[in-house]
Amino acid sequence: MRSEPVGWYHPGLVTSPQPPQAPLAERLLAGDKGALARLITWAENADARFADVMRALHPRVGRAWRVGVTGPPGAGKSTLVNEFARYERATKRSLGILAVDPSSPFTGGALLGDRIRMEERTTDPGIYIRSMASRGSHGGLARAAVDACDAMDAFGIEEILLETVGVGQAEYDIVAATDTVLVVLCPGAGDGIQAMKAGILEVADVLVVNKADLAGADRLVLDLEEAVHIREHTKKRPDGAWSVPVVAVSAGKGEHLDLLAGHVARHRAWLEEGRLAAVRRSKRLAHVRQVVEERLDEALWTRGGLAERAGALLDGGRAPYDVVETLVAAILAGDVSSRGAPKP
Ligand SMILES: Nc1nc2c(ncn2[C@@H]2O[C@H](COP(=O)(O)OP(=O)(O)O)[C@@H](O)[C@H]2O)c(=O)[nH]1
Ligand SMILES: [Mg+2]
Repeated sequence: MRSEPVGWYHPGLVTSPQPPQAPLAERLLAGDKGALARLITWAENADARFADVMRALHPRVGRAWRVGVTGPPGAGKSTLVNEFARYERATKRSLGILAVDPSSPFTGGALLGDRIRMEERTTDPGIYIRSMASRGSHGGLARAAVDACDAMDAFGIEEILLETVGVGQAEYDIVAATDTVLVVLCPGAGDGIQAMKAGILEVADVLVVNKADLAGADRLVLDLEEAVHIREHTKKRPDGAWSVPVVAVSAGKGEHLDLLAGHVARHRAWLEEGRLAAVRRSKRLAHVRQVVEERLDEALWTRGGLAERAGALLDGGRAPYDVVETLVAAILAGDVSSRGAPKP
C-alpha cells in the first residue's frame, strides 16, 4: 500500500473548511465534507463536473478498502454495518458508509429511512455516511456507487462499507465492484437454503450469520459450511484459492465483530498477495464499460435522434431485427450524430 501523502487531514479534525469559492478538488483535499457531499451528488446525477474533479484526484484513488454488504432484508445488514464501522474505528482514522438502494426510485425508501436515523445517531466525525437510491429512469446506480466510493477514497477515507437493501441482480452488480463481499444471513424462514438457491455463495467472500443470539444460528452455520465445502470440492480450484469462511456474529449485541474483522483482514491479505491489481483492473474495466454504455446511450438515443429513426422504421412496417441491423450499421458507419438530428 502507498504511504499517506502529505496534506492528508482527518475529516474530523478540520475546523475551518476552505472558502466555498476554492475549487472542489482543493476543498476535498483539505478535508471539507461538504465538498465530498457535493462531489457524490455530481456522481449520482452523472454531472460532467464529476469527471473534471476526479481527474485531478486520480492518483489518490485506490487506497481505501471497499467492503460490500448484501443479504436479504431484515438480516441485520444496517445494524452490522453500523456496529462494524464503530468496531473498525478503533484501528482506522476514518470510515465511510454508503447505503445503496436500487429498489427505491424515491429518496426516503426503507433503507434510506434507516440511514437517516443512523446519521442522526452517529456523532463520530470519523464516520462519513451517505445514501443513494435509483432515480426513476436513470440507471447507472452501480456506476454511481463506484464513483461515490472513488470520491470517498480520494477524500482519504480508509475503509468503505457499501450496504445494499437486498439480494437481487441489481445488488450483485453494486457489490461486485468492492474488494471484499460480505453476505449477511440470519436464522429463520429457510434463509440458508434460499440463499444457496439465489447463488449467494458465488458472490460471497465471507458468509456472515447474524443474530447468533437467536435459535437456529448454529444450524445455519453448519448448513452454510457444508454448502461451501461441497461447492469447493466439486469444482476444480486453483492452488491457493480463497475458501469462503462462515462467521457467526450478533450485530445487535456487538458480539464477534472481532472474528468478522479478522476474516476481512485475511481476505484483504490474500488479495494483496499479488492478486489485487488484476482483480481491481477487471472491476475497473467493468466500471469504464458501464460509463461508456451510459454515455453512448445518452448520445445516441437522447441527442442523436436514434429513437425517432427507429420509430420511423417500425412505422414503415420493418421487422424489429431489421430495424436493429439498420441502426447498428448506421452507428458503426458514423452515420448517427450525437449532436442533434440524424444525418439524412
Ligand atoms: N436478535 C437480533 N436481532 C438483530 C441483530 N442484528 C439486527 N437485529 C434486528 O433485526 C432487524 C433488522 O435489522 P436491520 O439492520 O434493519 O436489517 P437489514 O434490513 O438487513 O438492514 C432489526 O429489528 C434489528 O434490531 C442481532 O444480532 N440479533
Ligand atoms: Mg438495512
